[in-house]
Amino acid sequence: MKIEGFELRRVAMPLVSPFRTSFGTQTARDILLVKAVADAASGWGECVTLPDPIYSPEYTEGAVDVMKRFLIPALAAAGVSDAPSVAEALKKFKSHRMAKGALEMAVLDAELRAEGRSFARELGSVHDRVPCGVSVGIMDSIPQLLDAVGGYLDAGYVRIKLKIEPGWDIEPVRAVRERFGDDVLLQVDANTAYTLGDARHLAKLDAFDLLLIEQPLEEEDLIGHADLAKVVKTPICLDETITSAQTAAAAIRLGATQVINIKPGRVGGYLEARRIHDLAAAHGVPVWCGGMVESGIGRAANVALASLPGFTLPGDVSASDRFYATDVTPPFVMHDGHLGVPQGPGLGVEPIPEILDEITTSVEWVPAA
Ligand code: SMG
Ligand code: MG
Repeated sequence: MKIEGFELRRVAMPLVSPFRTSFGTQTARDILLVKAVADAASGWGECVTLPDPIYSPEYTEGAVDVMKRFLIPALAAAGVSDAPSVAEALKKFKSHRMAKGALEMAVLDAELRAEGRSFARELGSVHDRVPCGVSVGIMDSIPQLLDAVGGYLDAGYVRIKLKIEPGWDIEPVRAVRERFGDDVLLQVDANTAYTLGDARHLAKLDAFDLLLIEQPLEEEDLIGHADLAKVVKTPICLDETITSAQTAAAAIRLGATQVINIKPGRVGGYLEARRIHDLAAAHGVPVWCGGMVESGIGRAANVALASLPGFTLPGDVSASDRFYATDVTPPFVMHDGHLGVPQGPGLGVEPIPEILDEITTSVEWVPAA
């Protein structure tokens, strides 16, 4: 396969309702889609950066810049023609994993489409559908939260994740437990909002039988998470900290994480995501697939990844309408709390041309030959 170049396309997608986390509120997604154009086929990638470096050090304008200035020229210079060589060719550039992961995803999609194989088959899928969890943002009031959670449970979501921050933690969790009962699979995500000094406060969450507490402390604080795990009985699950199979191995070894949230963009792509899945499985550590409010492009690949055998907990893998009234692909629709795993070549889905045109805010062609 000869790669001719990459189309970098920005699309604007309004959210159906504001999504508030401990680091900010989003009302729309400005998504960078990457199309790898090769002689054999074209493939799509989605870059999961946010506009600001507030979830990770990466941000969308930075991703565009590093792709144009360094990553795509390096792929061209190395004559990269398949997905496994992408990470190798880009290794000399530090970090920028979301940008690298988007390029690798686009090349992988092109390669698989050319060969008629699906992401699911390529990654090692063992299920034809995956259970859906939903991530519920911080709200202005508890009644508002209970309405939102009730709506998601009625829709069929099998697991609820509540975003928390200091001042919005114990009481919202207590209220959800009281209203919806002990059988609801429930977990929380702090997006680094606490310090080790909050250990006793966080231990109060132990009373609510949560599946896990996600990323309570700063991303670099491995030792802090290991210490916290000795005070808090609820399993700790790292998200932001886990940027590679290497950091996953360190976190497991130190006792800093008992469960892992795997987000392909955060770790540099789907191939590294699979390595983390394999590593975790070898250590008996359960994993689940995280989400970055993806369009149908990223969602398709996440659903495929979530169907690997080690993904034993429901992920932040929701239906398109959790975030978007109109998705760029045919929408992912939940049936009985599950999404079907796409089985067609590559991602198994493609952008709908008219919708893509309508939501595109810019397109740039970057030759790779
Ligand atoms: O895609 O369902 C989704 C969002 C899941 O809560 C979610 N992601 O830290 O896990 C996380 C957050 C990051 C969101 S940044 C937009
Ligand atoms: Mg998280």
